[in-house]
Amino acid sequence: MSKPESFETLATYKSRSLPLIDEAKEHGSKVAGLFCVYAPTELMYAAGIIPVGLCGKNQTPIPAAERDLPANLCPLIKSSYGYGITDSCPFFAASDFIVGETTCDGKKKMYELLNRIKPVHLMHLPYTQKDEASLSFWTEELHRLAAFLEKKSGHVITEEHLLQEIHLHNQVRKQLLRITATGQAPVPPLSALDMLSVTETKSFVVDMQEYLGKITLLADDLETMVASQKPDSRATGPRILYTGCPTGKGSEKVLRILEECGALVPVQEHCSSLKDFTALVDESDPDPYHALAKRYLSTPCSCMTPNTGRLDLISQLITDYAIDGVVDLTWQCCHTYNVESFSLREHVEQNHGLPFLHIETDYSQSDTEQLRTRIEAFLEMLG
Ligand code: BJ8
Repeated sequence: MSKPESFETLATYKSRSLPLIDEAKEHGSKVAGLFCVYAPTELMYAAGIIPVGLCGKNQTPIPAAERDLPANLCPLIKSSYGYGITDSCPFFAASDFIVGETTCDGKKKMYELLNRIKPVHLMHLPYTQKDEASLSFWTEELHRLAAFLEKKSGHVITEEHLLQEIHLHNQVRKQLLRITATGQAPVPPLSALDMLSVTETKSFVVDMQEYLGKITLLADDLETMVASQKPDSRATGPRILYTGCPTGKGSEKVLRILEECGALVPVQEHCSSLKDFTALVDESDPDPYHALAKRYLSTPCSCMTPNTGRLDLISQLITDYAIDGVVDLTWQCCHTYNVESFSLREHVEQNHGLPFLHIETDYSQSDTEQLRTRIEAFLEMLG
């Protein structure tokens, strides 16, 4: 199936955003570097600050990071830190400061060290989504961030501008959901790796309105492709739901092997994909800070306890995407996703009667053939 031009435009979006960021900086804009989807980007745009996702999905800087960090640490943390100390991530270099969150232990301690290289504003994230006290604490943290951003940018965040950003971000989320929903078709129009290259673009947006136009065009094109499929067409290969730790270009090893072994991966549940845009901000809430806090706190990350939202989301995706089996990826030494895999397996096997494969690996290629063997056996079992 040939890909539409609107796809090609997005596939190169990240590299094209860099000169735009530099240009904006020349005109006085500040840039915030981010590592996590708990960061409320609406506040940054409303303060005239450009948020960018920082590198952390590649093995290359890990040996350098291991000079300072323990080797038995999650590769995502080591890679993120390694890019910082080797000054090899152009988005890190472009950032004036970093906004971090107290998610997992490794990440929050890594921010202490990163702070020596670049200022870090650390948001204190509650560990539960279930009580009012946590929500009001997190709402206060959003106010604290807003004050920090205003000071950095010299712009006051007006309610009017913030409401505009909330609306625009919701529009973007809806279009990204339209794009991912085309995976529900019997023949998904994009492969998992292509879908990843589209969903990753959301972290490199300078002009959100222009970005909205581009993703809306792609959503239209993909829906047209799906509508033109013959009614009896069906792609071969078991339909796999891929979930777990964040995966991106550079750390897509397991996704790639799945597709090479003949699986279809019509949907991915992680932070470079659907987990980041599945929930909208309530635009009818009279307090935009409360609405933002509620939405971001609801992110179903394993750092939360309990994290029942992830189980609910997985159930929904299994139904919507006609899933035959679930593959759960944990980066080595990520304790929260690793432990949560037990409850997720139980949920998938008992409530959905589906096979479940848990994979624990790192960014290196040393276990590729071993993983291939396990994945082939899993897919064979699915028939
Ligand atoms: S909202 S998933 S982006 S914290 S994989 S560094 S948890 S040890 S990345 Fe994440 Fe935000 Fe959650 Fe998403 Fe720690 Fe685990 Fe490593 Fe992780």
